[in-house]
Amino acid sequence: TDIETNPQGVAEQAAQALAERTGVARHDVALVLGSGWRPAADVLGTPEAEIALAELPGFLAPTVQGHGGTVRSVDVEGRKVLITLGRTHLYEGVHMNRVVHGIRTIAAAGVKSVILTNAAGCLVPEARIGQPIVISDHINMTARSPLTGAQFVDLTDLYSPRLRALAKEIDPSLTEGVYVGLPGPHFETPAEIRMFRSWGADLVGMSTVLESIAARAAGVEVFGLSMVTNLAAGMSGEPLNHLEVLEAGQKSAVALGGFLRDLIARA
Ligand code: 6GU
Repeated sequence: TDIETNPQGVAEQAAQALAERTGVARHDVALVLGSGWRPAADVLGTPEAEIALAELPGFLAPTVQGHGGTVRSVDVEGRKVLITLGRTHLYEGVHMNRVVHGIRTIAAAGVKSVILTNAAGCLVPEARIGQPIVISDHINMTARSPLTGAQFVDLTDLYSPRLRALAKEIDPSLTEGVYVGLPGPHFETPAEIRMFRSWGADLVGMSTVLESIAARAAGVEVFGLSMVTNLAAGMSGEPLNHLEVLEAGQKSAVALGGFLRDLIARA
């Protein structure tokens, strides 16, 4: 079965392999950890199984530094959780179906809710580095869709109002923002950032939007959480670099692990 012609078939194969390798027939929740979020995975508990993504049908070995490449099965307060460390991005030059294969796989594994995390640049000058911001909505600037054919999917309330309310209950200090998803791999220009700000955007990044759309199409509820790793271009007077993005993530990822545990337990 080929992922370009039969993505659903390959996702079902991957889900079956996951069930066999983890010994868990159905998982409840999935957590996709973005750049620098790895420390949060360790806070969530010792994996009952950890599998290299490259060993599952349809997945590729990761190419970018800091992007893990494994999937863990973890029991979080009685809930069976799949934690993916490392995702495939559009800028790797791969087929769209590869970018959302993880989402299609978790959907086929029975998952009802997915938590998508990422490292993002921030358009809010007052934001602090390491701050978590709950995604309230997105602007898809990749000019792409993971869907093909007559799938006229409604994206209203794509980022679950139920899970956002729960997040706010767990941590009332959390703020929300609109995430702009770009193809990358370059960062934006200061002029682009000023334009996105005028559009009502708060965060910029290179992931999440296509996965959210694929999750909605598959009937999986979405929660999005960005970690601010830097101010966007033209806002701090300093150049942007990927290592800085990763380092900023490590520190607050540990602290955010506790929040994710509570959210998963009650999701
Ligand atoms: Cl400033 N832009 C994009 N596209 N992605 C980012 C980022 C900026 N900072 C972290 N990830």
